[in-house]
Amino acid sequence: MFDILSDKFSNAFKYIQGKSKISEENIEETLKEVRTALLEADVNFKVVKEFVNSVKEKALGEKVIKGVNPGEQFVKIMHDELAKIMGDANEEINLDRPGIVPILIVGLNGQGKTTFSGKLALHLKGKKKKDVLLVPADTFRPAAKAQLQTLARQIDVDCYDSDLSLSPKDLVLKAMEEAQKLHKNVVIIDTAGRLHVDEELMGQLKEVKDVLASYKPEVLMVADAMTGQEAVNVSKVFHEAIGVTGIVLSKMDSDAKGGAALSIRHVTGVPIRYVSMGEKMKDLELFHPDRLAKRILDMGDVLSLVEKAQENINESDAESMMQNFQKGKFTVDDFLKQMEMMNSLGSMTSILKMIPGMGGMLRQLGDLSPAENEMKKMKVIISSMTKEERQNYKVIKESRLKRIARGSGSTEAAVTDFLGKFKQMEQMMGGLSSMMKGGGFPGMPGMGPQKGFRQDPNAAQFPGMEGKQKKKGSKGPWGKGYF
Ligand SMILES: Nc1nc2c(ncn2[C@@H]2O[C@H](COP(=O)(O)OP(=O)(O)OP(=O)(O)O)[C@@H](O)[C@H]2O)c(=O)[nH]1
Ligand SMILES: [Mg+2]
Repeated sequence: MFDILSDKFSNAFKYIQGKSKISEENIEETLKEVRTALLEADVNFKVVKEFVNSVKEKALGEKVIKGVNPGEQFVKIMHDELAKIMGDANEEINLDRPGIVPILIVGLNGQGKTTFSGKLALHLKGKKKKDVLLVPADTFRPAAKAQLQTLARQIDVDCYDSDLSLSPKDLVLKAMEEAQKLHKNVVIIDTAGRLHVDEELMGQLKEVKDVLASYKPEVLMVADAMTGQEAVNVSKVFHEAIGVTGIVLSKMDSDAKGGAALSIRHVTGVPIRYVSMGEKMKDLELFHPDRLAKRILDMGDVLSLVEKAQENINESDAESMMQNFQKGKFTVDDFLKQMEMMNSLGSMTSILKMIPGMGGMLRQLGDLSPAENEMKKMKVIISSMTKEERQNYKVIKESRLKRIARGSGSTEAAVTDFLGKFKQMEQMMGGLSSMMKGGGFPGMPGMGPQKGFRQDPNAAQFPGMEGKQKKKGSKGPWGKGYF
């Protein structure tokens, strides 16, 4: 979502690249461009003014550090200031206190409250090991209850059977009694939305918050990032009327310009706690200002990538793949698992963006969806292969080829094409594996066998490295293949 801003920033930095020193004159152009970029991204004008002044002051006051060029120094200042306006470190709501913690989810109509309630429940259940009760408290729109119930079933979390004829305040009190009985740790209350800020709704929410006072409720306001400055203004009104303890930015996967993310904390004084990034239940991220600043400045976000991998990649799958890899074996099943692991981390674009310096390159590459479609087609072909074929594709001859093509709704040529690509991958994997095992590059000392790796005499080598192979022409994993 910060693509345009990232582009404009990197253009702005061009003016100081190659300069030996930052001076009032040579940062003038850069600051002007930074200012325009922020305003165009719909960042609050007061925030822009303060931001630019602060960057200027820091940049001019900065001592020249040996070995660091002014361009790099300027990016570092931009990073620190961006992180600062978004609110320093991530502060997740504190749930490690005795008693039940009620979390009231508030916001205007259609902002993503119900979706977020489900996402938060899943996050707290999984990551924080909390026992959660979801409570539908939208008494205006009966369908809202069914929507939350469906989500609750999907993520396997209890949902309270609210009596919608009660007032929200009474309904919530009853739900808390139920939560006590069930020994729940957290109660997530999904409230009604309205088209505009209206007094009746504010009064009702205030009442609900007040009856929960003894539990010290958290109040999370969900604001649609796509609405830009409107999200900022509405959050301010909500905070003044009922007191909000955190903001959730929803629909950050959309092409919102980013203005809300960059201004909301500064304008309201309320920290952004979570970012909602899609319609699926697992599309939730903690808000980390410093990481977001890095993404905006195209410095990558390796930490988030590693965390995503830890959360989503099944360890035993990764382990069995590694074992195969060390044996110099790479099967179609391994390949499928690899694709699934990639998918579980998000779209190709979103993964690549987290790698430092890839943002700019991605923008040059343009749309990656053809590559993603290609992966989808491969998956369909693999799903038509038998277990035996996935373990050893070389058994695939004419009749099997026909069957796979029919089963996957593709052509024989497409299946042959896939097998050809797979063979290339197998060769690459085999080569890598033998290098790890100590084959090493010929003539390179110090790259001999490593401790802990089993030496396999039949290990595959890179083509042209036969000298290391036990017997010339012996069957490596890609030995005399089918093709
Ligand atoms: N792309 C995207 N869509 C979202 C996100 N969060 C919610 N939505 C979609 O936005 C629409 C509204 O979401 P809800 O969760 O029903 O919003 P709500 O605030 O509960 O709406 P009301 O209860 O009617 O006030 C749904 O179609 C959701 O699928 C998000 O992070 N990204
Ligand atoms: Mg709702």
